[in-house]
Amino acid sequence: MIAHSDTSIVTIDRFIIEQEAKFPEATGELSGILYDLAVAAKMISSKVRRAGLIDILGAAGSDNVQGEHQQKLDVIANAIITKAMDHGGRLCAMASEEEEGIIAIPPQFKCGKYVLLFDPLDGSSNIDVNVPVGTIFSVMRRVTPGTGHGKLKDMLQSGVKQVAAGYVIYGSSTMMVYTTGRGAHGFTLDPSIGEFLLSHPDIRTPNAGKYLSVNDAYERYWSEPVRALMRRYRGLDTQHDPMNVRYVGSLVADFHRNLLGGGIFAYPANTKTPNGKLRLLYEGNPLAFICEQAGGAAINGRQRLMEVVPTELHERAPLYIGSKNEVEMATRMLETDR
Ligand code: AHM
Ligand code: MG
Repeated sequence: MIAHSDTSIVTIDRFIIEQEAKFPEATGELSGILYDLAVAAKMISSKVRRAGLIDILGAAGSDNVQGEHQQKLDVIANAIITKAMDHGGRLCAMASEEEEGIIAIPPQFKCGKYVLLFDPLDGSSNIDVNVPVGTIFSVMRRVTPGTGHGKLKDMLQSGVKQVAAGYVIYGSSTMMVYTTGRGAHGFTLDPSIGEFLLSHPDIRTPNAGKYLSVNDAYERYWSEPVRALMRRYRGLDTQHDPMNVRYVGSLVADFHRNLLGGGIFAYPANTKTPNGKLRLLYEGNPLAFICEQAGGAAINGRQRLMEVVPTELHERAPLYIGSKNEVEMATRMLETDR
């Protein structure tokens, strides 16, 4: 007899539905958001896969051979997510690293009880050299009363208030990793059928790190405790084994490798950029949520990152994220930096 169904293949849709079924009080709205994000991720992935062809088909900002105006991929990714998410009736507002203010839900659509914050295509400058890029997202429940449009207050919540977060990496394969607070789960896109399939259930990050990811070019702008910490990670204190240094310069790629292999990614404060470079709401918090769910940790050098109360939409925060032992080391060694 031919077996027609292979129950070991779990699509992202099935996984989301099965997770939701565990919670009788769930309304399905959050599931709908995740489902729509997975669709947007597939659309962005297909654009990213064609990125190298832009030179042939027409450079960004120019008209291509069909006379269509070419846009930069980060602009395209921003539009894809906005359009995929604005009409489901589940969100009351969005915010993107690419846009200055809140993205309102168009008046013809219903507003819901969640807000979505996202970085549509992080590390997009890497596209020209064929290096992986990523999308990062964070979902929170609105705090303002009513059913109308969301406000800034709904966005300016600390990371512990996230109800879901995740990222998509457009690497040698496309993967989506997300959490709703019950573990971090990874799905790999099978391009032949256009489905994300469960490939990394319940990701656990090693407690001890193998990789150090930091841009050493800023060393002269770091404080002395940060320099000492990095020397310690690199074994230059001669009492510890060195970690391997790996820095792609594309946050999602660096984070993803370290999540699976163990290690720490650091973007410390420096005298030129006192809050580092990375954005708390679009980059730091969502990755911190994933990392903690996988057994890791994330701090800003002073406190748990997800407890920082934001005051601005595009606020930056120093970031130390990864394996527990390495983040604990940072907490200890940066004590004198406060
Ligand atoms: P972007 O949001 O402008 O794309 O910049 C974010 C990127 C991250 O992906 C990466 O970790 C970081 O910038 C690298 O910065 P630097 O070149 O200063 O090391
Ligand atoms: Mg970014």
